Amino acid sequence: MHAAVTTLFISDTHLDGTRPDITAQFLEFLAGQARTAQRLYILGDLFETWIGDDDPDADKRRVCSALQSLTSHGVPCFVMHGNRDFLLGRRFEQTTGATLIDDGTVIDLYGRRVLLMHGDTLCIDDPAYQRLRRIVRNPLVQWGLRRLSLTQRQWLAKKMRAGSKAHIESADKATPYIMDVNRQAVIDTLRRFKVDCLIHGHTHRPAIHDLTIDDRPATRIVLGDWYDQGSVLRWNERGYELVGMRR
Ligand SMILES: [Mn+2]
Repeated sequence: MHAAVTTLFISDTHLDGTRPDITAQFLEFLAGQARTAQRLYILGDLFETWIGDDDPDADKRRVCSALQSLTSHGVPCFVMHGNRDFLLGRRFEQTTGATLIDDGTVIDLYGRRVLLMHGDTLCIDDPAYQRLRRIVRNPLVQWGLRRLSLTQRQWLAKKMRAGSKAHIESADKATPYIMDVNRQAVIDTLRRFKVDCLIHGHTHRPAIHDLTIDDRPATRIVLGDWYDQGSVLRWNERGYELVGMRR
């Protein structure tokens, strides 16, 4: 395996000051295997919360400067918004040298067209979540959010996190399937983008799913989280592997 032509994919690191061990693991990853990669893609929820590019949190600053040293080392880094860090903006791009990419970006991976998503838009069996998503992703709402003071945004982020935790816990118990992607939504999305491969995160259910769409084989690769999985997808011209990196 030629390390220099490997593209790396991660998601759902959920970096947060309350779990310094994960931040340390991530910084080690950036200084280690990411340095030898051709490109690094982060498919959402890099941070547990992101209240704006003026977030003074010391741990987040450390992560940003580590990303900056990776990109200045010559490894392009692409970051997608997740449902936690959807306020990552231009200043984040400038300080890290990373490039924000749209949820639903098609890339060419050694000759194969592959669709990249965070994954939350595929979880359509959870209408309460989709409703909230529509609100917070509304440009007007975001315009308003960015104008709140740091303290107000910190308070709001805490509220939203508590609300999300309660929602996930109750739904996980009562109806665990609604927290996963909807099968038909996956098929429709692959058809719409005319691709036979999708990489996403969000559900924290790492797996490689084989599908058949219109009598043709397709693949859905789900990245795991970094709470205890440290999931990395490594892809080169010879193929791909989803590595656990369990701690
Ligand atoms: Mn997510």
